[in-house]
Amino acid sequence: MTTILVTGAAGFIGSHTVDRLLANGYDVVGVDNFRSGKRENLAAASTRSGFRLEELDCTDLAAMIDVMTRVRPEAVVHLAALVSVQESLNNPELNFALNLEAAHNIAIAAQKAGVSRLVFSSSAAVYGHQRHLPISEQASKAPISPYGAAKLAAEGLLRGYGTTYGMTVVCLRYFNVFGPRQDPSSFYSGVISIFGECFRQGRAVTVYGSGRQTRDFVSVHDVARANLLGATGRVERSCTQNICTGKRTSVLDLIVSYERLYPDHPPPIFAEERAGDIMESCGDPSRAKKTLAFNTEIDVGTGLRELIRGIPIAERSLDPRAGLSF
Ligand code: UD2
Repeated sequence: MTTILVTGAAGFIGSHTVDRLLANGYDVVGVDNFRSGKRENLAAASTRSGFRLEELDCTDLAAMIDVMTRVRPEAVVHLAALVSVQESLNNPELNFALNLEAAHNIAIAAQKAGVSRLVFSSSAAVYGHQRHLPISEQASKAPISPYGAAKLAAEGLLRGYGTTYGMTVVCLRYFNVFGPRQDPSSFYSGVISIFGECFRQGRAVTVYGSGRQTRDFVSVHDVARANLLGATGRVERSCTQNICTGKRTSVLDLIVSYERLYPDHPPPIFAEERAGDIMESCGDPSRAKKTLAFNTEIDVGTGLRELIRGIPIAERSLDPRAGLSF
C-alpha cells in the first residue's frame, strides 16, 4: 500500500487533503502539533483504518527524521505553516521557524528516508504587487511580507535540495483558498471565513482599504485535488505552478454575494488598508493544467453556496478522477 505523509494534517487544507488521499485509496500518516490545527477536522479520517496521526512539531528536526524513517512514505505533502500574512508581520521569528526552518527539516528528513516526491504549499504571496494579470509563474517575485518572503525562500531551498538529493519537488503556489473548516475566529483568518461568520451573526463586516482589492479565490476541494495530483500524478521532474482559477473577485464583490442572502444586514465598516496587502491578485492556471493535468472545478459562487447554504460539494469532488502513477 502506498503511504503519503501529510504535515499540517489537522489544518484547513491539510484535513481536506488527508480526506482526499484516503478517498483515493492511499494510506496516510498525518503530522500535526495542533498549534492551529483542530482534532475535529480529522473526525472522518480518524475512523479510517488507513489513517494514523503523529502529534509532532515540524520545527523539531530529530522528530521529523524519526517519523520519516519509521514511515518511509512514498511522498510527503508539506502543509504545516503559519498561514497568515498579517501574523507574519507581527511575528517574523515565528514565520521564519514555521515557514522556512520547518521546510528545511522536512526536506532533510525526507531525503534521509529516501522519499522520492515532496509537495510544498507555496503561495501567491511570493509575487507581491504585479502590474500584469493574470500572474504567470515567470512573473517577477517581489514579496511584500515576511510570509511571502519565507515561502519564496522555502521554494528555493526545497528545489535546490531536490536537485542535490534526487527528490522530485512540486511547489504549488496556492492563491486564496476558502471552504469548509476554515477557522473564522481571528483577525488572521481568511476573508471569506470572517465575512461568513459576521453575516451569520448579523454583525457588520470590516473592509480594509477600498474593498476594490481583488483575489483569486480557489476552493479547498480543488486545492486538495491539486495536492493529490502533486503527490501521486505523473510528474516528470521538479516543477512550480500556480493553483488558481484565473478569475478575479473583489472584497466588495464578496459582500454583494453575501448581501443577496442576507438582505437586511448592516452595511460594512471601512478601515485603513492593511500593511503587506496586495492590491490585485489573479493567477494564470495554464501551467498546472499542462504539468499536473489540474483544472479547478468549483467557482467562487458554488463554493460560497456550499458555505452559506450548506449545499455539499465535498462528495462530488471526492470522486477519484486522477491519473495516478503509484
Ligand atoms: C491569503 C492567505 C495566505 C496566502 C495569500 C496568497 C489566509 C488567511 N491567508 O492572504 O496564506 O496564501 O492569500 O495570496 O488565507 N479583508 C477585509 N476584511 C477582513 C479580512 C480581510 O477587507 O475582515 C481583506 C484583506 O485586507 C485582503 C483580502 O481581504 O485585501 C484578503 O485577505 P485574507 O486575509 O483573506 O488573505 P490574504 O490575501 O492576505
